[in-house]
Order: sequence, then structure tokens, then C-alpha cells
Amino acid sequence: MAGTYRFSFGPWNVHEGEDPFGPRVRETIPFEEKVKFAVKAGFGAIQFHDDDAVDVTLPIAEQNKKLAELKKMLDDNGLEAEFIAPRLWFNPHTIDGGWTSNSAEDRQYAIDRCKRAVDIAKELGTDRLVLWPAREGSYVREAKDSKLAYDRFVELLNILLEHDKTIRILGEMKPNEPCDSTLSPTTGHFLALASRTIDPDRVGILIESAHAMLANLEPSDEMGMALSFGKLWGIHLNDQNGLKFDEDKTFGTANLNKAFSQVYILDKYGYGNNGEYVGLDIKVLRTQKQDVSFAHLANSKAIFEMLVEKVRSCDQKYIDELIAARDYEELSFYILKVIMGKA
Ligand code: 3MF
Ligand code: MG
Repeated sequence: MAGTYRFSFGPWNVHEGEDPFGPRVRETIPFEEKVKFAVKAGFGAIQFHDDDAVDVTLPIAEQNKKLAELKKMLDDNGLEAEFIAPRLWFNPHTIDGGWTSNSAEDRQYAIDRCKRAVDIAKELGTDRLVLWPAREGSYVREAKDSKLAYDRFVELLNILLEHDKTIRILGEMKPNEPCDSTLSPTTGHFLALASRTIDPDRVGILIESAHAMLANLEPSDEMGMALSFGKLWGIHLNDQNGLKFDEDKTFGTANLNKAFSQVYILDKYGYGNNGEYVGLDIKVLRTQKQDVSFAHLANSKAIFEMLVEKVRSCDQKYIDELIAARDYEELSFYILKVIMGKA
């Protein structure tokens, strides 16, 4: 069954260009401008960190008033909030991680902040909480008890599942960066943790292409695994040129064949038909000038849509014949011809 596709991106995808080696190179673009672009370019939702949506230090009543204003603005523009992700990697309490920190006080901060993120999600009308374990790992192995850290991960999931009986938790796993070694580095690790929770049916997966590649895994196969579990509830499409820093490149620009494979498996299993979004998590190139700060998002969406056309133009009968004959050399040639418009 073919998928139906609605797209999303996060406000952090359009940024000022600072990196560890240099300052910002572009002016800040206000959120309202990002919303205007989303509407014009045909996106259906915005992804939010908790503090992208609202100042998380406000008293709750005030916070909820601001969230109601944000929700109205999104509604007025025909947009949804796809998910909320607690940004647990900026605060002084999360220097050593959140729920796996060695400090009890800091762990409590992380748990409280995650619970608050769940409440923010509900205020914005979404039941999806995304957890990216940014600093839940170590730089020095003996500095963190990995057995205990995994137990604490399950504990956190249970606390959140208990806190709100309708929230769904999407784990977005990544093997490294900012940590040298992140605990629960892949989809499989997180699914194993999910099975230990009080409600595994509400724990699922968001797969980011670049994160899979950083683990030297094939993103389309990772997606297949999550689909097989019925747990592919979100994706972060982008691209990555080998094992280096997390590049978050425009979809398909490092390896078009890998991008095709992702679209192929998504379309084959009707991704999106249950309301899942085609989420982008793509950084603007530092070299882009101010007036072309959105091109990477428009281009990624266009590349995805062109690849859907290519996937659907495949002669499936011919593919099946090649598979039956075990002629994968010819299959590979055929897929490349499809991509190049020569099939
Ligand atoms: C890091 C990421 C993150 C997550 C985001 C939502 C900043 O590599 O991909 O982007 O996607 O925090 O969970
Ligand atoms: Mg991501």
C-alpha cells in the first residue's frame, strides 16, 4: 500500500550557522517567518523542542496561556505540532546527562523536565514525545555505570508512561555526538528497552537517516525493522557522508541510492497512512546566505517527492523476476537506471 505524505521540520533546522569553530554567519529568522515558509512550501506540521514551543521556566498557568496562543497560531495556518522533545542538553543540570546523570538532583531535574514536556505536548494537541538521549552516555567508560544507566532509562520511560496514560514515546537513537559513546545507540537497543516498560505499546521509534549511518547501519533496513514491529512513528530524513560528525545534509545529496531505498521501503509499507509525518532534520549549510536559508528544506521535500515518483514508476514485476533469478547485479543496475531516468 502506498504512503500518503505530510511533511514537517523543526525551527532549529533554520539557524544562524555557528559551529564549534566559528560564530554565527546569519541573522536570526523569527518563528513567524518559519511558519510562513512552512505554509508556502506545503508542510503540514512543525516539530518542537519544549523550549522551542515555550519558555519552560514560566509558571504553569502562564506557560499554558502562551501554548494556547501558539496552538491558535498553528491552527490558523493549518499546521499541527508533530511532537515535543525535551531539550536536555543545554541546561547546567544536564552536563553529565539527564536521566542517566550520576547526580540524583540532576536526574530529578531531567525527569521533571520530561514530564513537563509531556504536558506541553498535550497542550499543543500531540500525543508524541520524542526522546533523543543526547548526553545519556559517557566520554570515559568507568565514569558511568552502564547497567544502572539502562535501568534508569527504563525507569524514566515508566515514569512518563504513568504520568500521562495517552502519551506515546518515540525514541530517536544515535550512537555518538555529543557523547563519545551514547547508551542505547540504535533502534534495536531502544526496542529492547521498550519491551521492559509497563506499556510497550506506547513506546515506538523515530529513525533519523544520519543517526543510522553514524552507527554504520543502513537507514532503510533500520526503518524496515521498526516497520516490522509496527513502531515506525516518526522519521528524520537527511543525509550523511560517511562516519564523521553528524552532518544533517539535504536528503539524497550524499547518497541518492540510499535515499531511494528509504523511500522504497516507506512507500511499500504505507508509511504516513496512520498520520505519521515525513520529518526532516536538516541543517542549513554554514555557507548559505541569509536569503536562501530555507532552500535545504524545500529541496529535501522535493527530492523525497521525486523519489516517490521514481519508486512508483518501478516495474515491480521485473524486480520480482530479478529477485526470483537471484540476479541482484541486474537489480542494482535497474534501480540506478530508474533513479537516472533511463529505465
Ligand atoms: C540530534 C538530533 C536532534 C533531534 C531533536 C529532536 C537537534 O542529532 O537529531 O536535533 O532530532 O532533538 O529529538
Ligand atoms: Mg533528529
